[in-house]
Formats: sequence, structure tokens, C-alpha cells
Amino acid sequence: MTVKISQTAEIQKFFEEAAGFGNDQGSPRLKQIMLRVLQDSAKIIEDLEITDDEFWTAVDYLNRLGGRGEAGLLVAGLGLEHFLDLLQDAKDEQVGRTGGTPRTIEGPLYVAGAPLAEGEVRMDDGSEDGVATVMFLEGRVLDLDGKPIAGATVDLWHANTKGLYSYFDQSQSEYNLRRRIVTDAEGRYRARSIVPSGYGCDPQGPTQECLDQLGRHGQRPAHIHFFISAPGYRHLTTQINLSGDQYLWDDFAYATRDGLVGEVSFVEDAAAADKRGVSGRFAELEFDFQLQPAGSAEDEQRSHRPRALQVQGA
Ligand code: MBD
Ligand code: FE
Repeated sequence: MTVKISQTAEIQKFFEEAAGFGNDQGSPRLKQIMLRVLQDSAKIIEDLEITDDEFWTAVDYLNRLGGRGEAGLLVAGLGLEHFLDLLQDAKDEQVGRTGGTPRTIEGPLYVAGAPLAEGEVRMDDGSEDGVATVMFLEGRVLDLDGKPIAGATVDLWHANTKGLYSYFDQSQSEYNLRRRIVTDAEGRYRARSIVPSGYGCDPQGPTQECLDQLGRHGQRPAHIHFFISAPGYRHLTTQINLSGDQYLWDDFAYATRDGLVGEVSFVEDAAAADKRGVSGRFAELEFDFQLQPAGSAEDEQRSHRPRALQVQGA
């Protein structure tokens, strides 16, 4: 029989010391969390007989993961970000806070401070004209009774035809495919953009390296991210995942949910194109969002997750 020491009183006391329980400085909350991390790590090492080589390989992996800024990508790929949604859903269910458009993960690629427009806006900078399919996206922001919410902010972002996001892909112009649209009197937002492609993890990056070892791909279906907010309503973080994509229900980040599939229709009609002011084939996508009422002022805000560019008031 192998010796087990990780849960003995002696080791517990040792980790309490390491987690700062022997002093009255610092953060009690972090101490509580760190003690548990140490105890549970020790248990994993012991129970799974983690070898020294495995341990130091993991330490090196964390260095490389952080060095490439992929920690947020890995937690999405391992389903932990989706788990946070499931946990919040379960808490909401318990207190009867149901209804409205489902939440789904934010992902690691939001950038604050996108240009603000009233009602209608063009999101793409034209750099993929002739390559991309023009997409007309529109819909309404509604309350749970289906009444329009005027003055709601629809903050949306999506990838280009290569599946890449501006800011993180430095070849794109600033805030390309990122906008904030304030809904009109009918609660409506309208955007002219381009049909995005799905995202794929960098095949050379540490996240894909882990997924390879799990026998998994690192692909997402084509999708559009949304933060939707309005005074008196609960902030909504969600996505539209596009119908017809091979990864729609095989998303490496588990973000596709019932109620969040957008039906894209491709239109090949010269007269319709003319009316839209474009030529050739284009896409239409209509999607309405329903917000829950806010229970508190904090409810109206998005999470305080650290993000690229913390712009004042954005
Ligand atoms: C994305 O575009 C995304 O939405 C998620 C969740 C992870 C990686 C890239
Ligand atoms: Fe995304």
C-alpha cells in the first residue's frame, strides 16, 4: 500500500502556514482559496501519483500559457467558462429568475471602448470587400413581456473571414468588427457587417497543445458576441452562433445553446441587393434579445473580469 500524507494534520498545518494563516496581513479570502488549492493539488499529486516530470512539465506549461496570453482561451476550451454559466443558471433557477435570452460565455477577445452609434452602423472597414459576404444583422431588444427597450446598448464583436479579431490580430484596423449600438424607439439595432468565419485556436499555441493531448479540436462555429445592457435591466452576455456551420454543436468552447442559434439566410436577388445598396450575394440575420429585469444596480453591469483596454465609461 502506498503511503498517503496529504490529508494528515501535519501537512494541513504546513499548508495553512504557506497560505498565510500564520499572519494577520493580506487577504483572508485569498488565504481561504489558496489553502484549498494547495490541499487539493497535494491530493491530486498523491492520488494520481503525479511524477516529478509530470509536475515540472505542468509548471513549464503554465509559464508558456501565460507567456502567450492564452489562459483565458484554455479555460474556455476546458469548459470551465461554460461551467460558470451553468452554475449561474442553476442559482437563477433556484430563486425563480428565469426567462429571456440565455447567457453564454464571453470568451477572451472583448475589447472595451468600441465606437458608439445610434440605431444603425457599419461594422467592417471594407478591407475584405470582394472577399467577405456582406451581412445585414438586425433585431430588437425586448423585455420579458416582449415590449421594446429603447436606449439599450448593444455592444457586439465578431471575427473576420479568417476567424480573427481586431486588436488581437494587429493586421486589422482599430475596432474593426466591434461596435456599440444604442437601440432606437422601437428597441431596434441594425448593423451592416460581414459574415464571420469560425475561430480556431493557434495550432502552434499552448491551448491547442493541451487539446491535442485530449484528442480534441480547437474550433468554434461562426458566431457574434453580445453585451446587452439597459437601465433597469440585467446585463446579458451572450452570442449568436450561426446555423449551417459544421462546428455549431461541436464548439470547443461549448458556447452554443438552445435559443442562441441564428438563422442566416443568403440572398441572391439583384433587386434585393440593389435595395440594400450592395451588389451580388449577401446575408441576412435577424435576432431579438429579451432581458430580465435588474434586481440591483450591480445587476446592470457586466462582470469585472480584466479585459483588453479598460476605457473609462466604455
Ligand atoms: C473566440 O472567438 C471565442 O469566442 C472563444 C470563447 C474562445 C476563443 C475564441
Ligand atoms: Fe468569439
